[in-house]
Amino acid sequence: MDVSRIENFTETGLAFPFILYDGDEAAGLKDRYDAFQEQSRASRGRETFIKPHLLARWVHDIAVDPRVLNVVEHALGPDIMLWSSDFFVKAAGKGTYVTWHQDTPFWHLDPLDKTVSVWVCITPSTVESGCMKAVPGSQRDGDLTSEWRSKEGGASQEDLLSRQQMLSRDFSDEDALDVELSPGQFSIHQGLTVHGGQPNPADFDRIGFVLRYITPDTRQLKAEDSALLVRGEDRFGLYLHETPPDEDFSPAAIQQIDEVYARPSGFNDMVVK
Ligand SMILES: O=C(O)CCC(=O)C(=O)O
Repeated sequence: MDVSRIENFTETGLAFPFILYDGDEAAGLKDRYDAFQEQSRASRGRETFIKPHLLARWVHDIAVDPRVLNVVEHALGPDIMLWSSDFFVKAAGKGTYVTWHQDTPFWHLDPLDKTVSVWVCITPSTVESGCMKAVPGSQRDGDLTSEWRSKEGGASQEDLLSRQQMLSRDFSDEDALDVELSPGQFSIHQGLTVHGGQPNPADFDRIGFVLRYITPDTRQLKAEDSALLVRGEDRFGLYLHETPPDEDFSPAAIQQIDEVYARPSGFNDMVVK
């Protein structure tokens, strides 16, 4: 399966690599991330992992960049909302990993296949630093959940996911592609594409910025939710509309995100590290 072309996405459920930034812009991403977390500690008293695009302009700019949205439009069509986003950190030498899973069964979204995740690389993501691995074509098998396992119920404490999705089929590294990316590059996978990843034995934290896009007719079944319209129109009115940050960590931006964290797409302001 040729995953280098977004035109094959219906078949592959996975495509990479695409270039968002190169040169100085790509090389500067890690410094911007560090400055973001420093400002977050100063303004909010803690680091921020969920929906950082609602707090800083440069993060929001990634979410609406045409180089990203043109790829997403191939998968979702012309009307696109950003439902959530997260900085996904696999800390150096900590032994944490990600078990095989599909994204949308975690999120109470219906249908499960009109969501995509775009994974933007901030620090080098290679086999040596525990890059994401994904199984092309696995999205065509639908929801593979056989059971959920909580941390209290035996899921590994080293798994970076909040709970474990037990799958009705076994997957191994041989089934998967290594989604190796350099800073400034990105991949896209469908909400049902099986993916995971090994620990990061490198001497630096492997950091990605992951954007979760949906179509406006995708329902949230759990509770009232909000999202940011990033392209086209919302003709369904299923979500409260969020607004981009006016300035980095402004009082209005912080107030909005505190409200958003109580909703399903806010994941209770959780730490993804
Ligand atoms: O960052 C990773 O290695 C895994 C990310 C992931 O599971 C996701 O974005 O859904």
